[in-house]
Amino acid sequence: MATSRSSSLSGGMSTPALLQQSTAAALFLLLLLAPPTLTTAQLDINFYSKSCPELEKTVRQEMLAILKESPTLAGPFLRLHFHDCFVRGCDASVLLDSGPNTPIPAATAEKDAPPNKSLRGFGAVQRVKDKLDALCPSTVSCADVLALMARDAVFLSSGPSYAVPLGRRDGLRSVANDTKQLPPPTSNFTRLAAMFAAKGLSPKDIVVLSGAHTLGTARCVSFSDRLYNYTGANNLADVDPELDGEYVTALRSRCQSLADNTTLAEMDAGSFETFDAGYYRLVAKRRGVLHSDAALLEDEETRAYVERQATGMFVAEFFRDFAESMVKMGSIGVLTGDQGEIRNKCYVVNSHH
Ligand code: HEM
Ligand SMILES: *[C@@H]1O[C@H](CO)[C@@H](O)[C@H](O)[C@H]1NC(C)=O
Ligand SMILES: *[C@@H]1O[C@H](CO)[C@@H](O)[C@H](O)[C@H]1NC(C)=O
Ligand SMILES: *[C@@H]1O[C@H](CO)[C@@H](O)[C@H](O)[C@H]1NC(C)=O
Ligand SMILES: *[C@@H]1O[C@H](CO)[C@@H](O)[C@H](O)[C@H]1NC(C)=O
Ligand SMILES: CC(=O)N[C@H]1CO[C@H](CO)[C@@H](O)[C@@H]1O
Repeated sequence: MATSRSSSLSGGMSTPALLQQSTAAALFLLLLLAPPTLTTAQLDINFYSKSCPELEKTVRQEMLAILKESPTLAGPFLRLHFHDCFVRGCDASVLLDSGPNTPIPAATAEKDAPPNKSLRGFGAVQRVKDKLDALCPSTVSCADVLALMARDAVFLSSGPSYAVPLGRRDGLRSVANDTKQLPPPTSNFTRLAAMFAAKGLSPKDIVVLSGAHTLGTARCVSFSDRLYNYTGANNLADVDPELDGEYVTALRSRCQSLADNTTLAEMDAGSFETFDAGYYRLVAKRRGVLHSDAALLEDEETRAYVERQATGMFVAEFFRDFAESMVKMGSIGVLTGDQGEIRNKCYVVNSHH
């Protein structure tokens, strides 16, 4: 479900404390005046302007410090937000630990499902959340913290900045099986299109958001089938025909066996810590690392976008498109109003549930 559910204002008592009375009154007036379609809960870039005015400045300061200590975390923060939004909506469910504190019948959280085994950066998210809670206690959701950290990760890696609509609330559940909604790296274009469409995202969003692979690394295991075992024959001739032959050799020297799940490969080789359009140049040369990257050449529209960006002449356009698609992705299935909660610790739901 791509749309947010409408939030009920009927329970005035349960309106979150962070909603100033004036804001609530203004919202009520808006609901009276607005056509019915606008009564669905909306995110708002000014959501915390009264309740936590220093929010964005604080996140930026922390992110500067975190990335100075660990420059390779930019990619992981961006990926965390993607995994959050594709599974149960952007509700910070990706941050919850498995175990007795996860109030679900199945005790295994998203975090411990196979696609998440290589997620990183959880400690840093809590570090930022703690900083914010010292400033404005129990006010800012973990889901919003993640959205802002992803934006700052991009910006501080020389990518675009953009206003992040805020007001997400944190979910109460995390279920490992739900990660099946994430597209696997072996996906062809048909599969990507279907899985993104299920989240309200278009083929253009797919090709634009895949540009996130300008940052970060992939473990060999995420693509070594393309090098050794593409059809299951498991021999040196069994390579992905969509992968450039010379690049097969280069990647094989890095990933020497099918079982290697620890060695990392840069996805935008040579500039994996810089947000730029270099990813598209590689994809256009059939040097995308994942099969899902190569799959962008299977469709006419996404192929045209890759080829246009591969020229390096339209980076500003990519940056604008990326900002737009991130805002779209960031609004998938959000909880707002009095849904969910404002978590205190991002890895565990509050105890009163
Ligand atoms: C189009 C479908 C996508 C697929 C199939 C996919 C798959 C993957 C896989 C398999 C990895 C490597 C994981 C590992 O082995 O460590 C990865 C890394 C990454 N993905 Fe995606 N991804 C997709 C879309 C996205 C989107 C939409 C974003 C964000 C907007 C994103 C951001 C990232 C980043 C930043 C990394 C690097 C993480 C790191 O350095 O640890 N991906 N992706
Ligand atoms: C697990 O996820 C798949 C794919 O989303 C779904 O079809 C299936 O019903 C889920 N299984 C359970 C037990 O929830
Ligand atoms: C794409 O992948 C799907 C699901 O993995 C598969 O059923 C389909 O045959 C593939 N399509 C093409 C054109 O290879
Ligand atoms: C090779 O691929 C086949 C088909 O996908 C798979 O069943 C098999 O386990 C793979 N072999 C190895 C050694 O990973
Ligand atoms: C990597 O593979 C080894 C051996 O199969 C396994 O014990 C380990 O859990 C795997 N690690 C990851 C991160 O998947
Ligand atoms: C099963 C598994 O490997 N789970 C991991 C998921 O990711 C978190 C954070 O990196 C790890 O702590 C888990 O061990």
